Amino acid sequence: MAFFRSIAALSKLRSRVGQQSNIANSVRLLQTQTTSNLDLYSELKELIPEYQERVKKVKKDYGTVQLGNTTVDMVIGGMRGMTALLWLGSSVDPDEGIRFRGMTIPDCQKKLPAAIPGGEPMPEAILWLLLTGKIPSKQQVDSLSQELRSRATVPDYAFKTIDALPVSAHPMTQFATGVMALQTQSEFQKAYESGISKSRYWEPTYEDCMNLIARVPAVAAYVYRRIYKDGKIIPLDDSLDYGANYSHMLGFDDPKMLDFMRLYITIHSDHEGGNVSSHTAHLVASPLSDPYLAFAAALNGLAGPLHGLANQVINVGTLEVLRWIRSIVAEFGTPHISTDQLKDYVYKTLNSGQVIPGYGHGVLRKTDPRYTCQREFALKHLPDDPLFLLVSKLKEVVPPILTELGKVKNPWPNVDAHSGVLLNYFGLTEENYFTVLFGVSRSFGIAPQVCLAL
Ligand code: CMX
Repeated sequence: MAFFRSIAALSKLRSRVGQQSNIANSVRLLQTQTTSNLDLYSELKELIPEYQERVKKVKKDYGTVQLGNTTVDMVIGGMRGMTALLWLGSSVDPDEGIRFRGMTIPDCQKKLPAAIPGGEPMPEAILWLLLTGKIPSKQQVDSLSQELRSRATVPDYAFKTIDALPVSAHPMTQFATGVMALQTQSEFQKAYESGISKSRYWEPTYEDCMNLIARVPAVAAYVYRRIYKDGKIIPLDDSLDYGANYSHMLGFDDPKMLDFMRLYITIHSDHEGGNVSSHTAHLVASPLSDPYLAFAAALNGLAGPLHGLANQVINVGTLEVLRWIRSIVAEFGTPHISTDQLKDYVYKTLNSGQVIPGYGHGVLRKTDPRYTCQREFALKHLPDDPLFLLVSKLKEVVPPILTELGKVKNPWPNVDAHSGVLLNYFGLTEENYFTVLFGVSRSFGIAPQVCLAL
């Protein structure tokens, strides 16, 4: 897995390398200001020309500045630790985790509009933030919600293309196939063929991103209902926002699940550019492949067992975490086990040559804030759920044991240690589908890269 650093993350180096942070500040769109245009397109029409000029200036002023040394370890390790990419949407700090346009997850929870009082940030709000660097108002977010609904119609042939696959095909295969079928509607491809000027590439790219983001929940929900619910499809509800609608189309209408889906999409939307799916989209878009092609490629990367899929590999991912937790319950016949019993099980897993799923990270060196916000959600909404209590107990038991091993760089829980148990609580128990949820979320993080990187 590649874990290289982005220029967006350079401000952390301020004390060490002043000039590098100047570069980061120069290319970044103004962060976390409030914003005035009601629609996102108008907002971007103001921002993007200014941004394009700024990138040109950075190239001119800093083009020859070195960004670090490349070591053999970095190259063999999949560009790990290298500053090698301009990535605007987010940055991952080893100590504090993800920041979206400079905002931590708690910042986002505090400042981005929610669908319900005291609820989680709406995915529409993170999309606005990722694309503009500005905090939208509730009115802007509602308007974006409406816009996405109006773009959400999926052509029937996309469903028929999925239907051509055996129902036993992996959910990610069915999802990526549906996305490729949507590609026939690319506005960028049409505009390019008609000779659009380079400075306006972002406009049809933006159209494609918005259509893609609007349509993927229906495609993803179709895959779920086709495989697990006898093909009984639930249509989009015109009264619901993006995250709630996806949950509704999957068949889950518990208001808490609707809010969890909003949180899930928000926190999985982006994780800097070094992970396989984000980097793949960026790379595939670079020769002007349209956003559908770039996103489908990203999904194929996400479907790798060491990234999002994680179902054929014993060690990695949300899915495996849930399986491992279920195996603990199966071993003792109950989730209510003692700390000593849990310690024994953790040692048993390690002694059998496996890693502890949901713990450790390639970049992070502290507890993943995506874990923390899901834990807080669980404490608020399902404090007595037996599997949540088991997850909580693991957080006490696992880190000292991993630290004892002496080689684990990060003994703390990551995002995957929690999401499976929450989804399971709300009835989404089909683990093979989890990566599709991740894929829907990742369509958000890809938008700023392909719109702004041109
Ligand atoms: N349990 C046991 N051993 C672990 C471990 C864990 N959770 N995490 C790391 N180690 C071991 C590694 O296997 C490695 O051992 P060897 O030297 O014998 O090969 C050693 O500690 C050093 O590894 P590291 O530098 O700390 O971690 P890496 O960057 O190599 O790997 C990761 C990172 C996530 C693959 C690893 O921590 C792991 O396998 N964790 C469990 C799986 C998991 O939760 N994956 C989801 C990641 C979520 C995300 O990427 O966002």
